[in-house]
Amino acid sequence: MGSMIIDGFVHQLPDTDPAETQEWRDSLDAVVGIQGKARARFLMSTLLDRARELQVGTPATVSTPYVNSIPAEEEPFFPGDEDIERRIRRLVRWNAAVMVVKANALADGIGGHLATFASSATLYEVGFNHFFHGKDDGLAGDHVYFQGHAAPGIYARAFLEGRLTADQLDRFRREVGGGGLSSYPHPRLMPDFWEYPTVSMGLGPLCSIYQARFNKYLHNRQIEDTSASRVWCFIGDGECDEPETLGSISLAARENLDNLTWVVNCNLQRLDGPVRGNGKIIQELEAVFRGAGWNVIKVVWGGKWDELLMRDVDGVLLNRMNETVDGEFQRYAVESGAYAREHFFGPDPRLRKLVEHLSDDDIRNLPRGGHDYRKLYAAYKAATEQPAGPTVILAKTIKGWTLGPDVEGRNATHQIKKMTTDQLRLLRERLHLQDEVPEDALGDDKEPPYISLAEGSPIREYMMERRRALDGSLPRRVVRTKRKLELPAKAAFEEMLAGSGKHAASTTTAFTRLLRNLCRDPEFGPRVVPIIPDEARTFGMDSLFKEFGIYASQGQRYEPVDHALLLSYKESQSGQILEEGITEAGSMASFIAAGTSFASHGVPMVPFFTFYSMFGWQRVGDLIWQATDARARGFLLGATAGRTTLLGEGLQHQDGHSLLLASVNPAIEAFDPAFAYEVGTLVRHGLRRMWLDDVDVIYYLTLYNENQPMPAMPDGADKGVIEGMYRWSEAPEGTTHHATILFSGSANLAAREAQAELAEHYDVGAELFSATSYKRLREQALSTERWNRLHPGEPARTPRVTEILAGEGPVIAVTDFIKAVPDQIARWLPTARSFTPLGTDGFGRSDTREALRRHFETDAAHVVVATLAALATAGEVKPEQVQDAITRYGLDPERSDPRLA
Ligand SMILES: Cc1ncc(C[n+]2csc(CCOP(=O)(O)OP(=O)(O)O)c2C)c(N)n1
Ligand SMILES: [Mg+2]
Repeated sequence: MGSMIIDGFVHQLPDTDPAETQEWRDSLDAVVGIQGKARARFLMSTLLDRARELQVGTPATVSTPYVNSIPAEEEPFFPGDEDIERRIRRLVRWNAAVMVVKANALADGIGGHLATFASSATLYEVGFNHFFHGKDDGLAGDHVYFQGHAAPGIYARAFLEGRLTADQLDRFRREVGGGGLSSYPHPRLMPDFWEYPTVSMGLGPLCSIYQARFNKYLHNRQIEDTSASRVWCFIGDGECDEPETLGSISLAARENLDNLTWVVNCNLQRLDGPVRGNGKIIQELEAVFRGAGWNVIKVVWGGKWDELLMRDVDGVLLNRMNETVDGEFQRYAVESGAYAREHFFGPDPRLRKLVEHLSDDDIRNLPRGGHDYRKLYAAYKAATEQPAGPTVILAKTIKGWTLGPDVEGRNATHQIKKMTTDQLRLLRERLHLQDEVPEDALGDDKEPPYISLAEGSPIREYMMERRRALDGSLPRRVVRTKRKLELPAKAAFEEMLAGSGKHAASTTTAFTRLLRNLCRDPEFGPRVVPIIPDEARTFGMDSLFKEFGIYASQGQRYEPVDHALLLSYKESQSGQILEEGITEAGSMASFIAAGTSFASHGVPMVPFFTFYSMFGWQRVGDLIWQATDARARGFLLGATAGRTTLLGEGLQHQDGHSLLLASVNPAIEAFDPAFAYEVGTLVRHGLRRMWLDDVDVIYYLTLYNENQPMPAMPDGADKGVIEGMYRWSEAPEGTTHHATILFSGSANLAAREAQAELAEHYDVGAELFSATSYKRLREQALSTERWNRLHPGEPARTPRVTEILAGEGPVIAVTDFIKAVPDQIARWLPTARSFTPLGTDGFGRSDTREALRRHFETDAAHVVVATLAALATAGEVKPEQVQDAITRYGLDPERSDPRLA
């Protein structure tokens, strides 16, 4: 295929000198014929390299032979003390293994991972000793994303540095009661230690790209100089199968993220077995990354291979390396040297000869590049010195390296968490720790000891000196505000609170005006980060493009098609809006970078991520969970919310459940506001919660696109808006029967109409409550209930929602979401009151709002019928009156349940 395209490409051009062309072709034919294909390949790639240097513009090759990208002769001088650094590595390896083994001896089944860190210890140690920058002296330092299940190794190093105690290591995965260590990087659980959650495969890599891009954004907008911070992300080769891992790599190249380095730990295995038994993951990834425009540095072989490759004059070794699949390489990792001599080198006499001077043990110990410290140092140094673009280092390792034959390279290695005394003895030998771990310290009835370093010992001094030279230990999360956030003046909200008079507006357009006002605030404005995934026009937010600009690292290199219009498409290097294109996942990653900037840079930024409601929670729910783990603060806006308010779009678009999905996250405040003043009040309150009360919380607000005159805020309503429910309208006077109707969001229209109908035709006075947050009310009630349970004999406290709904008659709730949303409070109604939720259970479909509300039985007619039915059940009205309403509004009692339709 490839050659066909190249042929086609070449043949499009006129050949201006056919004789010369023929000479070049003949030369190549001659090389292949006489010296063979290997030599021809070498010459061709040399020519391509040279062509690249001369900027000839030849098409890029996406794959290179299965050898190190940096040849031995180009390796830089290694500036460290290799002996000491090897010893440090061994100590870290030992302590990491002991920590996991002890945890599982103390608490069977508590889990943990040995093999992942064992494969990546060298990848991390070279970073700790030479590259990762810390946060001393107020610096932001580097952002390092550690592979989640390599956490034991990171704890083990922190212990050696004196940052964690043996007691803490003993409490690995035992966090209840305090002082424990999280299974994985969780800032929510260890807020002074971990910065970046990574263990949901794929999310760390994705977030690291957007973190690097956000650093450029802060820099280009002249908010903060981030040029000294590099983003490092450690990734598993199996993890690369997650769409989130590779899905945004082209952005990193397009944005020229020279501040981003990825290290892929290619141990050729994932949890169940080989990543690519029948293929070669390193070659596959190289092609993908090169094709996407990344710098790729392969670290495949350790130094001892150099001599063999040097003598490989006819390329047989290279050929063998190229053709051997990963499944075989994994096999070589577990077999003896004799086996490799027979099967890897054996079939070809020239190859066999190449290693005849090596013993079986020598052959077995020919290491992989990812365990070779010097090779890695060379790769990291080259990565940090690339003049342009992001870099990925593909390092080949063995899973479980040094843990002995029962663990190394085995298919089950990922989940091994226990070691016998014999296995520990072997590890001790392998790591040359006979002095540090006395023979009698190990035994079946003994707890294996951690090794600590005495203050002042040469190894410890060296280790600490290295960290001091690199600005301090890490990982470390600190919240140290460098540039304080001034909250917006009240004026920014006044328009929202005043209402729209007779003019009809939606909560979406109202929010857009609020966002504009916030961006205009002289102090607060620059800290606002509006994030939109290609949906601004849907939400009327395109009006912000011209005024605030769309962030574009290259500025605008063209005159936009709509340049003559007042509101033209404006891209700018200092643009404020992150117009992410069609990627909710990428937008969420930007949200996390912006929402954690108060900690990662000491510069609070306030993200407002407005998305198509349906494509938020159910699509990127795990990233939202990640955001709350990362302690991000900010606002999520689910626009075009509601299963009937978004008319026309149908089943896949109409959101009737995001509020329920949001209800499960403890750091989310979820609101369903009906009016502009509620939106304004909630945003204002959210900002104060986050930045005055200092709470790591995210506000989720639904926004609707249905226009209606926006009322002014009733006096004193703000308290109820925030608490989750307040009386919006008294029952009409002079009526006999009483009822309460709760509405949220766009369902306010049905509730209000029903109120009038009930009074006019059925002598029912219904009071209306706006329910802004069932989640809040439920959580408050649960707390109260818990308090009562634990304080017997004391006067019981009443949940807030019970107090608010102290009236009489039935309670009907109407919502554009499913019934389970209002059901959240059902348990806490005063006992005498019945509860009927009306919601949009079932799949959405295309039609007018009117038709949809009739279909889902949430329109005014159904609110009236539900109210009368509840009154009839209580004996307040006659069943005939319910029938009267059914007839009056033309309802069909025999139609099937829309939930099942
Ligand atoms: C989204 C997600 N799915 C599944 C898992 C469970 N899991 C944890 S580690 C792992 C295998 C990882 O393999 P790899 O990325 O190659 O890392 P290695 O341990 O080999 O370095 C799996 C499936 C997870 N953490 N996240
Ligand atoms: Mg792996």
